Amino acid sequence: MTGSRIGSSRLVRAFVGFAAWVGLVAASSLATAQTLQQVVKERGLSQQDVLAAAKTYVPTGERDDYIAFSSGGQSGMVIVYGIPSMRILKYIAVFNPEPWQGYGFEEESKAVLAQGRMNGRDITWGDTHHPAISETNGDYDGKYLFINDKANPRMAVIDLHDFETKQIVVSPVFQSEHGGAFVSENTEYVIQAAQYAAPLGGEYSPLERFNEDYRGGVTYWKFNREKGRIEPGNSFSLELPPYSQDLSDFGKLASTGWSFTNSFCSERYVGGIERGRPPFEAGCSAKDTDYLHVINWKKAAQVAAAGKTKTINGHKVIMMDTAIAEGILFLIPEPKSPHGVDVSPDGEYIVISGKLDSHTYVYSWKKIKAAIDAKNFAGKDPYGIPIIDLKTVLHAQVPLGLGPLHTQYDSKKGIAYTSLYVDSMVARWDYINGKLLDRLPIHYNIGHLMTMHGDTVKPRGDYLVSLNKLAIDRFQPVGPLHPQNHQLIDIGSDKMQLLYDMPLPLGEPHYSVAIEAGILKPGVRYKVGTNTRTGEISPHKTRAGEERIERNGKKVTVHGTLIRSHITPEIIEVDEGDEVTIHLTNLERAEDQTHGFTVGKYNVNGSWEPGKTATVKFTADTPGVFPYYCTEFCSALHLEMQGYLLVKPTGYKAKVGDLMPKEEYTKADYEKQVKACVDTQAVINGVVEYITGRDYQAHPVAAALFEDAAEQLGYAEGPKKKAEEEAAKGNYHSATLWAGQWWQYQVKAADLGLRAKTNLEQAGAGPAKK
Ligand code: K7E
Ligand code: CUA
Repeated sequence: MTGSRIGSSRLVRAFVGFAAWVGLVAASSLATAQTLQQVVKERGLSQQDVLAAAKTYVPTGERDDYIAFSSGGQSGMVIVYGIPSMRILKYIAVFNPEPWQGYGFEEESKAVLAQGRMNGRDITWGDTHHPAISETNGDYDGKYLFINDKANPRMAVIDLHDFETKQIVVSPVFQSEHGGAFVSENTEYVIQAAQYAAPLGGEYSPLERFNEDYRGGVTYWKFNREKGRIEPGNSFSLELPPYSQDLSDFGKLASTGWSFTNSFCSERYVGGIERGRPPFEAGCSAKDTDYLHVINWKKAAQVAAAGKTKTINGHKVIMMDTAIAEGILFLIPEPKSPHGVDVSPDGEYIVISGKLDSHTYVYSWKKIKAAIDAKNFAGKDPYGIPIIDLKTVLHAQVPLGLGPLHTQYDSKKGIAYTSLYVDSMVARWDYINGKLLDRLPIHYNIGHLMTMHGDTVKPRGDYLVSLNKLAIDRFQPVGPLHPQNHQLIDIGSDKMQLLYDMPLPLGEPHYSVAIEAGILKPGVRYKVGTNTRTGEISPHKTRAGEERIERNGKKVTVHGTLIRSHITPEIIEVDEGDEVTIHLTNLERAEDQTHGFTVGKYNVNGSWEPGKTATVKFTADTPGVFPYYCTEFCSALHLEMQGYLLVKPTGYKAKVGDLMPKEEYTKADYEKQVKACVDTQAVINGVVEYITGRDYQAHPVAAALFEDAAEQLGYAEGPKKKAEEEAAKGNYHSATLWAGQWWQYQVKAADLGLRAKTNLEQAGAGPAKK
């Protein structure tokens, strides 16, 4: 099913619903029918508002058609939300520690953040700009997400199986970066272009040697799809002139094998207002044009593989002279201070807008290729790179409005959308025939814009999101720092319609990408014992019954488990100064049964999704009593999911005996508890009979719940046996407590079983197959 079909079927449903309401209103004066009218009147809504609401409303329990991944700007994160509801679904921590996900608190995730260290320094934030979804044959495949860090030139890999950051790679050559992440048609490479020129590799050189020593460049990170990781050793860069390389895009279909990177400040101007020089902004926009870099990356990869490179910080760099000699690097003038460079879905056209030029330029790939093949060049730049004559490759120059920036494509051939920063508008236009079709005001100062699969070979149309730089008066004021404003626009009909304003209170998003929700196939649980950051089974995987505390000198190692509603072990006793390592495994199989773990005052915290094993470490340098607990409200007895870390002061002498409960419970208490267990078991048996009497295997959700219930019930066996043994010895106090634990497992099993039963009832499940 295509996205537009999903989208339009939802619209059809919405309209049918709306028409039914209107029909009711017309047909009678039913109290319920009046309500819609009343609400519309009371709230002062226009018909247009009601239509917008109907187009964006996703009824409770239903899901969105598309999932958007937005950069989180200076938050260092990625924001995930649904379209058309614009409901936020997740923040993915990438370059920054984030306690809710345990990221940067658990040792396994600290190791990921540590990959992003620079010059021996922890960098605990990032300026994320451009997310890219992995592609197969030029369309999103929903497997991986890449995102760049502009401030600290790095690239991160997020696995969309669990929406977790798995890898961070540091640029070995650049001092800053902007034109990434963009992927090739089959995700062979992820591109990352430098921004502000500096000596490659990070050496010092005075600004007086800007033209000689300062350089830009573009890196092609090799992605290994099987491993789901970038391979720095197989990656390479291209040395480029100090032209402030900006955004990039890969060619596709017609232009496959090529990539495009534009630039600003090809003037190579160096400011220094305090030294009496005109500022950067004046000198960097003096010329009418800058340069588009056209790179034959397939050939560049061969050149790099052949070793025709210089090694800088252990990284292969194709120097400009080699690139020129090998015929893999060309320049074309482009409109002044451009920002986006966006290749059309068929790869035939390249659209570039200059922020300071009111025309958007459409380049013809055929013409570019012909000029390259015929060596039809207008000259060379100061570094000897051939310059293609703009006139010979320009397809159209279209005046769209002021401050054009980025372009995205529609499902309809030849239709594109370009953001107009200065005009605060979205322009819809025909790039093949060079015609402006429609303009829609937005609020305010649009940067990037995004259509569904809008940078792939197969854009889906349906919706456009305008990523605005300013919100100003759109929302209730929350202090001088305003939220961002993402505006949803319907592009499904001839006239664009603004549907919804979404405040985004996290960083300043730059680019976003949106994928059909159905393509994503995230998991709901891990194999028990998984180190989620490597995907491998942890050597510290711990099953029920294997929990232990071991001491080796000053090192105390705990192997523990988490399951509703207890942490095993429940008491950890160490000596002042001990180095404590706690490996925990969440034994749950049930969907959404995450547990947290924290030890107060020790900055220890983590998040354990079903099946995950992760580790926290600390030095017990403060003696005292430190309660630990689960931070997720995971069951009715969540508050009781607790324990104690006891840190004995050096030289402490015991004052009291051991931890023996008072004898309180009697034979009568025990029998009462056992009766509760027997009654509960009868309820469970009824539920089991209902479920197994139906074809529950045909209902995956019910089947998973039932399986989980059976597992929980299995855990009841141990305490039941202990209760009976204690009772046989006449230890009714202990027997009552164990019977209580037996009952806890039954209650959890019953809870899950009843959910499975309800699920089957709602699905109208038929009788079991014989
Ligand atoms: Cu803000 Cu693509 Cu970094 Cu444009 S970028 S607006
Ligand atoms: Cu586990 Cu609360």
